[in-house]
Amino acid sequence: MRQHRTIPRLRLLGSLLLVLAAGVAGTGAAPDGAAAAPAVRPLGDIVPAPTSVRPSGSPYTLTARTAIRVDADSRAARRVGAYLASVLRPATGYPLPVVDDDEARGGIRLRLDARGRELGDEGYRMESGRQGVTLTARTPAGLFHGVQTLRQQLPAAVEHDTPRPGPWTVAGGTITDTPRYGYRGAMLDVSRHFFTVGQVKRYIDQMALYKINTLHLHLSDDQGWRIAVDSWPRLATYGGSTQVGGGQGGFYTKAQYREIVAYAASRHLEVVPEIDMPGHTNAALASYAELNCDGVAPPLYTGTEVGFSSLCVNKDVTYDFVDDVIRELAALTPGRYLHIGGDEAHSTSHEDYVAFMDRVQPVVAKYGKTVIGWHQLAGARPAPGALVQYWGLDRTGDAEKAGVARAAQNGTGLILSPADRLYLDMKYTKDTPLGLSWAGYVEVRRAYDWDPGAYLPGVPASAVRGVEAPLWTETVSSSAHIERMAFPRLLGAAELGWSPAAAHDWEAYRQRLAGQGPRLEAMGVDFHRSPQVPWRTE
Ligand code: TNX
Repeated sequence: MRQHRTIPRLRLLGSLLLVLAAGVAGTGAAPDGAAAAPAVRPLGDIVPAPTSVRPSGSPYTLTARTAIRVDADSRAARRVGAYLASVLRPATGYPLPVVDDDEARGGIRLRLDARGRELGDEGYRMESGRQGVTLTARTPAGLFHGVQTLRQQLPAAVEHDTPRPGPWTVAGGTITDTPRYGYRGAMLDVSRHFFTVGQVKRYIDQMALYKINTLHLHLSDDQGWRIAVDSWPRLATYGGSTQVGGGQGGFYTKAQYREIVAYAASRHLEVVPEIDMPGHTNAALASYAELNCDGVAPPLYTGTEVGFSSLCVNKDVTYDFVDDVIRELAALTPGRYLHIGGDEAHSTSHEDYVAFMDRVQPVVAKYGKTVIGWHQLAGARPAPGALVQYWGLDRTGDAEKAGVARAAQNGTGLILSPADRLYLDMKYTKDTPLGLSWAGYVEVRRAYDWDPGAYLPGVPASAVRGVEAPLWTETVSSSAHIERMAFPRLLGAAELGWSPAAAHDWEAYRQRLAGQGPRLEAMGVDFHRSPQVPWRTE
């Protein structure tokens, strides 16, 4: 109910504030030619759209004396405070010390309050007025998401890494905000092309700004095995030694992988590692001859075909291999999930596929993790608690969709990644230089304009755990490439995952998205300037 009341009000007040701000900018130009007073971004003019926005009172302007105040006894709040300071210091040039709550007044206050039940596990409240801004949450993750809101309410220039003039003003009022879904993911395929720890961290930071909380890493495929496994060392050293196009590839040592996981955790993202099985396994089959039914290792593969490889489902050594890999990967994974792939196993018979999944899923459980599989797993016997990731499209056959719906009715959770909506490797238009087009062209509106809660017929709304935007990298080989394909579509996925269904509105979304253009620019992100969006300048 609250959503129905507050969202239209947000829009109304938003436009009102825009008009007012334009008025201020217009009259603010002094006759001697001094710069016009810059507009204050209307409260709630952010992505993803907040649940409830109530503009009121006066704005708050940061100064060189602003402190970030945290509860004296909370290390978690202090960590979020330190992160906020690190985000704001470069452009503001202010010291922004992180201090105990009682050592200062006003300024930015971060409060952890276990009683705020309505804020849930990830929600927050932001109250801003003349004296300062207070963020309240039940959990550090909630505070962290609140920090992203505060950051987006500030002028885009705050994203620069060198001092800018300001002023740094936040509109007055209250935002109360909780996510629609607990799973809001982005996937990066580090197999088709390898990406360094630094490149992955850069993408993590970009995700965090839009409240994405899950990084799914596609760690193995035909073209490369990217994670060190001590019991099967050639997987990484040989299986990881190339990539699409024949480049040198690479892999993460366990220490490097832990570094990614820890960095993601510092941004309140959970990492979901994927080892794709039984298909998409040429890199493993090339590394160990005994994994092949005929005992002969194929050569490494650097092309982009899919569906030609399979683990040998009837050999015992296959399950020794799977047990070792899952054991070592689970030990590197503080997160709940382990993704076992299971897509496009075109070289495995259905019977073998089902038998394989029946043996492999209990191994995941044995090492304390919950299975995620691509939605082909719905056609086998998903383990209790398992999630399946739907990657079909409008033209996917009714029988396949019905199979997924049946699994959902029987308790299997769903993550939605429809390829003709959320695949970030699809071209925007026929003129997009990078990307593929097998699922069609996916412009910004198409990526955003659908409802995950009502997407697949026959699926109970409660089965939908969230959304994920995968980026396959057959044609993507640098951070600039990642950013060209992910931005701005990733923001649509973030909003579908976070914002209430009642806030879903393409017109309103494209206006707010337009305001992210200058922010992405300030961050050095070269995004797709879709003609569907009235990009702003600041
Ligand atoms: C399908 S989606 C695949 C990937 C490809 C991708 C390219 C899925 C589970 N499998 O192997 O990289 O299409 O868009």
